[in-house]
Amino acid sequence: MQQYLQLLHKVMDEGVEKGDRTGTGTKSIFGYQMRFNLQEGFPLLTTKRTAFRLIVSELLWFLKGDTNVRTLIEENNRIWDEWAFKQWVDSAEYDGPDMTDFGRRALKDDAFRIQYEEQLEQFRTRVLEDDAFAEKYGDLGPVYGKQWRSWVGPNGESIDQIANVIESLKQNPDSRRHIVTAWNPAEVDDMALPPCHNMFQFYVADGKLSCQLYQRSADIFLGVPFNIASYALLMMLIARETGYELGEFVHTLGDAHIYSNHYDQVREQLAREPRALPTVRIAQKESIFNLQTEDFELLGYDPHPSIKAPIAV
Ligand code: THF
Repeated sequence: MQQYLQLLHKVMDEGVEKGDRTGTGTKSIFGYQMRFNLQEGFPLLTTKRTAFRLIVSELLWFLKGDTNVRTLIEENNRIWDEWAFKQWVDSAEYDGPDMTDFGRRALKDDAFRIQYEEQLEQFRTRVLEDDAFAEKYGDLGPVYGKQWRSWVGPNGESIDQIANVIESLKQNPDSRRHIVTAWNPAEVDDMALPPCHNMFQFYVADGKLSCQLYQRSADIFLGVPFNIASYALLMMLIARETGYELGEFVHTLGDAHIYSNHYDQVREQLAREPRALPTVRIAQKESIFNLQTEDFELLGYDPHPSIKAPIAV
């Protein structure tokens, strides 16, 4: 994971100060590539504890074609809640205290933060308990799961990009078209958040499966460790379905940024020595679409302690 640490260094040293949609401020570079050989271990950060269980449940949620945060909340995974909550507080039906700009205000104003956490907790409970509410406000729109598993074609037909890519990898390994794209221009405006990891391609050589991801926007401190591990897991699953060995995960970044309220955490992390990589064991099931979070086991993970940081919404 030296490459990740090098990226942190580079952006801290050379990144251009740049404003962003969330108003937090970032240091940013454009265009960067990392390569992880999956034969060398599972690429989960060791310089801070990273929540493997959340990465697994999010990936399974994508793979099932699910776009509703209810399923994640049921698994105690809260990483997508803010985006669903935003839809709720921006709606005409919402009649609680004013939550405009909640992400930024919660960082600056303690009294507001308490109110916000209360509202967010009520939102979660309602998503879990009220089916109609969950359907309306828990759904993030046609995000990853929808585009991966049921992209709607021009004649209304549904395209399962994951099933198709598995089939093409089996039938025609040398193909240069093993592509899955989450960026659907006709639907980005209906998504709670347009896809950050927006296109990936598989490649087979010497019996090994590699994957390259293009990520248009990369939150290096919070998101990228999740994204690397998530695609490494996806590769393991696709390799199992198609019978190939594991090759490299190539991670290509567009706007690669560190938020200004993550700088101290980044410095702390850079002062730490990386440790040996863990490995992952996945239970055998008939299909990768039937897997559950408990089917994934992380072995030999001995990271430095976690480092908390606020997420930009
Ligand atoms: N928005 C932003 N600003 N950054 C992102 O990385 C990001 N995502 C997804 C959607 N929008 C994004 C959501 N992914 C965490 C990690 C990944 C997320 C969202 C949040 C997070 O807060 N992780 C903490 C705590 C985890 C925990 O609860 O234990 C961590 O320390 O890792 C990237 O695709």
